[in-house]
Amino acid sequence: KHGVLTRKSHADMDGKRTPRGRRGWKKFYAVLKGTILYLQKDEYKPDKDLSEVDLKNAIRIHHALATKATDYSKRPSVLKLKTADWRVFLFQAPSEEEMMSWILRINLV
Ligand code: I3P
Repeated sequence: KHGVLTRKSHADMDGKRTPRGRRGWKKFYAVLKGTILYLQKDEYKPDKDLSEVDLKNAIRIHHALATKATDYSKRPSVLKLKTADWRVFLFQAPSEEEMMSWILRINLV
């Protein structure tokens, strides 16, 4: 699955709140491949090698949990992703349908 997702980092690897200055929203082209969610700046190109930044932004979603971010109301169609290493991200999808589709696909991994 792939599509546009806008990411906000809410908690870091230690489970602590992501500090100010790193809590902004950032738009990515997201590709879910196997157990990895790749977040790339540009549109997905199958033949292009992943850059160092792309690899750094990639998220292992094995044992991660995606839910609708019911406690976040500033933007619509936002899902919350909790990873196995205690990070928490918010992802805004382009529509409620897309958000539901991402939640289902992520939780199937
Ligand atoms: C953050 C940025 C986010 C905002 C966040 C700020 O600043 O303005 O958009 O989240 O508020 O800290 P920075 O880019 O300097 O990290 P919202 O869009 O959800 O308000 P927060 O600290 O209350 O999460």
